[in-house]
Amino acid sequence: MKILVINGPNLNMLGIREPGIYGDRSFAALEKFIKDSAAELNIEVSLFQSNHEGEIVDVIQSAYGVFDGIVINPAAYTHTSVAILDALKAVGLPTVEVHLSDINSREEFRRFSYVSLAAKKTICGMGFDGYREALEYFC
Ligand code: CA2
Repeated sequence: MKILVINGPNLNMLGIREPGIYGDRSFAALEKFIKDSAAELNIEVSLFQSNHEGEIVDVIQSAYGVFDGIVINPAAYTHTSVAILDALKAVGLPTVEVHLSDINSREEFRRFSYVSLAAKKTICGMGFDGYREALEYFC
């Protein structure tokens, strides 16, 4: 099984600031965690991170016919991007949305997620473990 894992803007800065919300581990540590989890679950995983909405739309479109599913943490685009929602709907691949923090217990503006309208499941507040749970969903 082939799963595409997409991380959105600023997640590449993990561990540098706001450790109380996002933890003190780096983005490189997150990517290693995802790769190790995928290997244990016998999933072939591809990782993509971008700070640019259009690049995320492009990679979702290019997943069509190539991947069996998508795991996405759209970061701030969660709360703003109809374009990412439409791309997910266009390709129709099963999608699991992940957030490191619990977006429902933070600022009001983080409570709404466009992406959740296309996601089979949303996992939040579990830190790195949320990505593993998302991969397990596909097993
Ligand atoms: O909890 C999550 O995973 C989020 O998707 C993270 C986003 C935030 O905009 C969402 O509301 C929830 C933020 C991504 C990373 O932001 C950083 C900020 C400071 C230092 C390092 C990363």
